[in-house]
Amino acid sequence: MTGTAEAATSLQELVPQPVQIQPRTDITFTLTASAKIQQAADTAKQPAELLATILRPSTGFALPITTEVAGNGIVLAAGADPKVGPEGYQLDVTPQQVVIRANTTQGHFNGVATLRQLLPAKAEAKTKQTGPWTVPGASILDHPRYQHRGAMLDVSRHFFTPDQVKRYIDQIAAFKINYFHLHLSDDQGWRLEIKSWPELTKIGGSTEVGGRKGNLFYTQDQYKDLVAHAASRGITVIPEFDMPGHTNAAQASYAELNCDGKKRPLYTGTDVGFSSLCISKEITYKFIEDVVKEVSAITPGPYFHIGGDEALSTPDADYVKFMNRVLPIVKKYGKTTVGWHEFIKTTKDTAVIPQFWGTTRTDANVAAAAQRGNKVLMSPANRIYLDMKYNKNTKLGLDWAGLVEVKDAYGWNPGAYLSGVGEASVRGVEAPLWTETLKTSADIEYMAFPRLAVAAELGWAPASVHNWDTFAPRLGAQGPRWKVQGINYYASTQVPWK
Ligand code: TNX
Repeated sequence: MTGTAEAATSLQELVPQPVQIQPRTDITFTLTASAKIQQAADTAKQPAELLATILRPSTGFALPITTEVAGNGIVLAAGADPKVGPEGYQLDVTPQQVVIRANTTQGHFNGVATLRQLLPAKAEAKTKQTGPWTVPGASILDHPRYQHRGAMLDVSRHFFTPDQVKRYIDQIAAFKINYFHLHLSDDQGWRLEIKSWPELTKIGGSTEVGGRKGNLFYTQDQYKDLVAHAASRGITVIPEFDMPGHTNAAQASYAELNCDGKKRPLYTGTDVGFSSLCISKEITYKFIEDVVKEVSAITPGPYFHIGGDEALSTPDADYVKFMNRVLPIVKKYGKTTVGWHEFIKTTKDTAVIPQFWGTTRTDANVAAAAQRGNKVLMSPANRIYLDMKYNKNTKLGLDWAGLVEVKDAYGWNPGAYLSGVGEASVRGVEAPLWTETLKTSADIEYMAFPRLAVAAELGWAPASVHNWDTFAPRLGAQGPRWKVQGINYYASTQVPWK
């Protein structure tokens, strides 16, 4: 009975909000011990496996994956209405089956994410729970507002182990995030093995903010495993190597990357803007080409993020010169450049992606790029930087862009925010998490939740449902799900937690 009562409301508790929900009060579906995950579309293999990974431990059911469609279970099928597009899905609840239809793997992942939220919160538990595993009757048709819903993690200021990164990837996947941006280098650390430049990790990956020592980097095999893990959750990894500033770790590793030919000392503080690669030396571009080449070869996704922010120690003319050399290198290795928005002043290439991180609502260079046809990724720091403190009492985080309570994070329209950058010029929304003050998974979770779910809502839900009063209870309904998973979320008093 309580299971049914709980399920009856889960249709109103989805984050992000789907495009269309038609409730069917005459029907409920209950997953039984003999249920099967019925994979009727080739594109649904990984989504079927993900669903099994989530539901087997909590239900204690065997949930075999079959290709036959018969009997109680979850059906993942092809043949969705073309209007769901490349990422959408339809979900129909019948008494014996929940049928998810999609035309792509991505669509199936997104349908699976919705189904998880329609089940009771305890479906997310890692240990066996008692049912019933009921889903309310409904027909849902859904597709995203934007093609890019992203999250970024800075593993440079503080290093996080592969398991910690996977934990965060699993958490963001539940909200239909489809890009995970890994900030892999900065002044304090170089975090990915580059075989042709081994000192980058040997020296540059040996410490972090605060001075802890260790092998604080990923081998290429570990990175490949992270990329594969993200893919198994429907997420594409975007690697970032920040340049020409934020490069002290590289400059500490190799003397030749400095104009004066002298290695820099390792840096474990939190200042920005003091480092720069040597723009006039040819070896700088050999170094960059080697990095782009090795990283591109182990990154199946189409994007490479070149940073480009806060190059305060690089004269403007040098910055332009530098980008004119680097952007063709990224292209040469088959990737599309993403960069913090400063870099867009150096190119008229409309295929590259400026990521806006400012705190103003006007930026002439970004507006001009949008005018030319570039699509802008929106990460305004005073809205969606997950490392900003919620209020003045928040112990973790920074406040340079302001205090960002949950309602502030929600209270902006990505498609009508930057002047000259309208809905059609927005590629999507990314929520970056910088880690100068964050050391543990609990720290990550406290800053990311609930605001990561806010970013997901802004990136996916139709603009027409944007309303704090209806969003806040849906967000509050995530509380029990996060509790079951042990996610250390910030229980903002603005949200009516369930
Ligand atoms: C600005 S945002 C930075 C980062 C810091 C962050 C802290 C951006 C592109 N650069 O280097 O970590 O602020 O909030």
